[in-house]
Amino acid sequence: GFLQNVITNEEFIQGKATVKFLEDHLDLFKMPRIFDSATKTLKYLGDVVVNGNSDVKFVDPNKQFRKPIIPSYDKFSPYPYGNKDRLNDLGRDGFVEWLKNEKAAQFTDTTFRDGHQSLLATRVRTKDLSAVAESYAKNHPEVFSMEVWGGATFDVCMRFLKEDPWRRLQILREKMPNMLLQMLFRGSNGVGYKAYPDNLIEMFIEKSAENGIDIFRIFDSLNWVEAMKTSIRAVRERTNSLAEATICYTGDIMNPDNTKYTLQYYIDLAKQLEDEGAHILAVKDMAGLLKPYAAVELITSLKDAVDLPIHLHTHDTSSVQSATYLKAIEAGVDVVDVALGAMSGLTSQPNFNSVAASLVGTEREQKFDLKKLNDFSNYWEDLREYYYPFESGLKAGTAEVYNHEIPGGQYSNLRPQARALGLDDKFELVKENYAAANELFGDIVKVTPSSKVVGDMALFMTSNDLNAEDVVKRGSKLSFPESVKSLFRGELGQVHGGFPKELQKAILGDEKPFTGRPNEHLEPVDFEQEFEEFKQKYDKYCTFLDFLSYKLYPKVYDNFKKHLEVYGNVSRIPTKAFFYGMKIGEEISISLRKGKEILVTLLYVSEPTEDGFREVTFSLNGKTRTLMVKDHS
Ligand code: 3PY
Ligand code: ZN
Repeated sequence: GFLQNVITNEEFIQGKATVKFLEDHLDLFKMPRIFDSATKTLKYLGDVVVNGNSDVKFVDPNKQFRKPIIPSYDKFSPYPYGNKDRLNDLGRDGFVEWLKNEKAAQFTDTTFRDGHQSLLATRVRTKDLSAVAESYAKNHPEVFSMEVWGGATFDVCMRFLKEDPWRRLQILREKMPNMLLQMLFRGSNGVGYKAYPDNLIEMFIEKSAENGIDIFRIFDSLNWVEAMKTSIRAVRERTNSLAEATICYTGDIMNPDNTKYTLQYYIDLAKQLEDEGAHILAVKDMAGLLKPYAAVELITSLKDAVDLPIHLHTHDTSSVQSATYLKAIEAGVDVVDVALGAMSGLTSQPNFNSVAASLVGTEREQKFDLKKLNDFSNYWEDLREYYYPFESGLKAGTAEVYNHEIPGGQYSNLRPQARALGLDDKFELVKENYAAANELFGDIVKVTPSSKVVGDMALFMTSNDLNAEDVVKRGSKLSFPESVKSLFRGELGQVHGGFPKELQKAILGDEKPFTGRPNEHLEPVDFEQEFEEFKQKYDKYCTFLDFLSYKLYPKVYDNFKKHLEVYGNVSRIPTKAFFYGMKIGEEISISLRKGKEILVTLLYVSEPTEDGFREVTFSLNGKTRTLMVKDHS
């Protein structure tokens, strides 16, 4: 490294090097990057071998893994024509017309986003997605779109997987050039949990489209149209992508006691979203409350009310949601969201393979290679095992969801959250309190981030032994969770029907709540200046996309960046080693960059020294390397 650097240096070659040469050129001591990244990778592996991955809460030492098989495809054949090509050819309006006129039911595959967000706490790594992406895009160009980004993936990528979410998008874009890539976007909350300045939201949308997003599913966690307008407009005006504006479905339109979230409420919302310029209308049933016969009513009425294609999303928490899809398909829904068999069901989406097979021979059949589709499900069945610590443990569907209305993504998370607070034995009560908290709040739409507030309140009530009556009675004497105060201050926007006045007064005291959009009060981002400051704070190689990650999640980005400095890019480490480390004698190969493979074998781990270090010895491409790793146990 060093010698090579010196003998290729201009000054040195020209004989101008003096005694001070080395002092003036400390940069020559910089080792080639590849050497550096191999060292960092070993450091990561050494740490996980000694201390484990802090994100993995329990390890089963006897766990057996099968190697997931990537279904066959032709590496050298061109990609078949898909909907991305169609969007390019027809333009947005032409594409929407095409979609409205299609006889066959369309399927969005959520496996890469909501499927694993709901079943595996969003932990599936880019490496495992990218491994099947090309094969999938070549085998199944009939899929309407791939949901690959947004929701919780952005945060989890950096926070837990220590990888760059933008890189994930770029890789999937490259591997699936013929398919529409879709993301879930929380309107003014972007891919976060709070409101961001409008110009940051607009910039985020522009960059997401530039890096590969074709469909933006835009929702607001309170169904507040005001909060979706900026995003819808940004997609229309700053990108060539499709704005899919969203109605979040809650309650039960078939229940005559339900006077708040009625059929008319949804029809009015749909019309407003059409007026705002939506290309597609999404019905997002985040908790899986849309029952089969309600779907007939809802879809039929929405089809009458608006001239937009309708895209239905649900979670199978109750286990009857495939019936909802069949009914919705009969009623003329254009697209449904499904997950590949092995990643479907329970709090995830209904089963792609089975719903598609159910339509064979009907007028709405979509022609899929069903055998091949099952092969992809098998890939996921084997892959899923690598993520076993993140399974929720749910075993069957439950009709209780109609009472508590907990969204799928949250339901599988709430139990570990309750456990962390020592409330595992009181989980039944947590669910009851979730419903009670929702009633106290005036029956609100519950989806990220509003659902988190209701969840926080439920946990607060459970740990403090409070029922709804106690909350009302003791009101201002309680110290409510911060997120609850923030909701009642209007920081997530306005709720349909307004906040219950008395509780709001008890929570806020003399503080005045917002009545407008929370974003209105936020300073716009000065991109030029702040990007410069950001580069000075970190390093000059940071990109504008890094800057956006930082603006959305400053603390998370900061930790991610520190991890990157110490351990390098860990996204290329195989998943088993990433989560569980290596066994003595185990050999793995890691491709650090294109064409640069390293072979790593774990040779030896010593007993800890007196000051608590272990010697970890690897073979790296045949050469022995020893690291001292602090044992934190
Ligand atoms: C998200 O916002 O992440 C969701 O999946 C909401 O359903
Ligand atoms: Zn969902």
